[in-house]
Amino acid sequence: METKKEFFLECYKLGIIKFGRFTLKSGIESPFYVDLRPLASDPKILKKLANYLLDMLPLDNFDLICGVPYAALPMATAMSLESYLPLIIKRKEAKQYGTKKMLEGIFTKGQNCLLVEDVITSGTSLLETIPEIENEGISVSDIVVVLDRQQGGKEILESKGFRVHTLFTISEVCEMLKEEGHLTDDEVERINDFLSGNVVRFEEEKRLSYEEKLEICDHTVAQKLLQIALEKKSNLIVSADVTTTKELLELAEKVGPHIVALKTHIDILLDFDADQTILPLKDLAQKYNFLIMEDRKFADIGNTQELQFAYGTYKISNWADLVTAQVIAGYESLDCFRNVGVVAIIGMSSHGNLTDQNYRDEATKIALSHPNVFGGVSQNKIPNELLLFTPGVNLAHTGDGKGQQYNTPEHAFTKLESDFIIVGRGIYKADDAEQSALTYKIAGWNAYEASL
Ligand code: 5BU
Repeated sequence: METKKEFFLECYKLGIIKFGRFTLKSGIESPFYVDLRPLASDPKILKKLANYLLDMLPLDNFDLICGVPYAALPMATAMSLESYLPLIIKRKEAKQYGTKKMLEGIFTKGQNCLLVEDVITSGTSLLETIPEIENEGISVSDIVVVLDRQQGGKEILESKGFRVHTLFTISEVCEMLKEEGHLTDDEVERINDFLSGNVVRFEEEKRLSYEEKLEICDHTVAQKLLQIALEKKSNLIVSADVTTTKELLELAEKVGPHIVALKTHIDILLDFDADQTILPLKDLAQKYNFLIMEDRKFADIGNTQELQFAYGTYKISNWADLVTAQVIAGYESLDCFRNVGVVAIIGMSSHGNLTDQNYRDEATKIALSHPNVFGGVSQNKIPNELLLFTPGVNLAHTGDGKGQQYNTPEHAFTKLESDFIIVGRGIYKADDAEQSALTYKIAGWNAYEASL
């Protein structure tokens, strides 16, 4: 014979209880979350559940059975099929037309109805439901509940004269899960703390410092960027979206001392020339100790990207320390980026972009697993194993009228736990680009320190 515990563990496998940190409807933070609706999707479990519930009850007392909508409806139906107790259905809202009835089915005044509820917390929803049934001339004496969250509901109903039968309590469930190794002592303690009415404090996961990131990010380019960040006390990348070599080199000369990397869109230069553009830029990079990040956003099949990376006018593979790449073409499309670090485009900053949660999740999986990738561009948090680059940063504007959306360095470091901010027009369009770079450098560093 299966024990009640074995039955519970079967139910648990359907994902009916989750542990972690949840905000309840009331705004209270709870260390667990219960949703018994999945039980109805497993017919064998639902049938067993019905029998477990029926076994606890003085069935002769009841003429009818009714579930509190919606989660308990299938439970009450299954119990009716197993016991031949006639089912009635309670509406959530009265019908707008016709009979305006709250109860559907066949019943007569004076009958006693067994009420079925999936979870009881404070008891409020039962206290609202019972009068609606009683208004139809039906009496309620007993309530059967699958799980008691032990937050006072049972006691309130009992004090009003109802008999409350519960199959499981949350403490009993936690005990079983602890015995099976699904919960640690700490978690059980936190749950008990919560159940005794205390506000539970969740340990905030700390963002990682650059020193800590150095320990876990082993790509050589990631290591270099982190070392430069620590040496210069800077997390600033300037986006040099200028159209002539002269402007590019002048900007690099001005901002070079304050940045960890200079980001280029090399194909917007009107006068690109490997000797005139790249050689002096490389010299400045060496002189001021910054890396060169070509924001090429490769987005093609591996073979084409390989050609775009190493051939054509720009021969990016000859000079870039790191490049950006979409991951839309899949894992193998990134194999071609040898001797360079890849920053994957995970989420974009522009209004209406298509990088929704699902896309970002899939892109993150590729970024995490590909050895050439050490970071991601995103407007959301990404896993600690990757360095996060956040563009769309501007201290003076919230947008550019062309879809770009700006946030502050505080937002990037505190909310997104970003590692590097990327600033374009906020710096190269400023009257004094060097001064502006310094302002962003200090703002970025202060925001980083404040976020630790
Ligand atoms: P801005 O002038 O600070 O708006 O420039 C931002 C730079 O970052 C620009 O070169 C963009 O191409 C780049 N960028 C971005 O703004 N948003 C994104 O989501 C990505 C790149 Br990916």
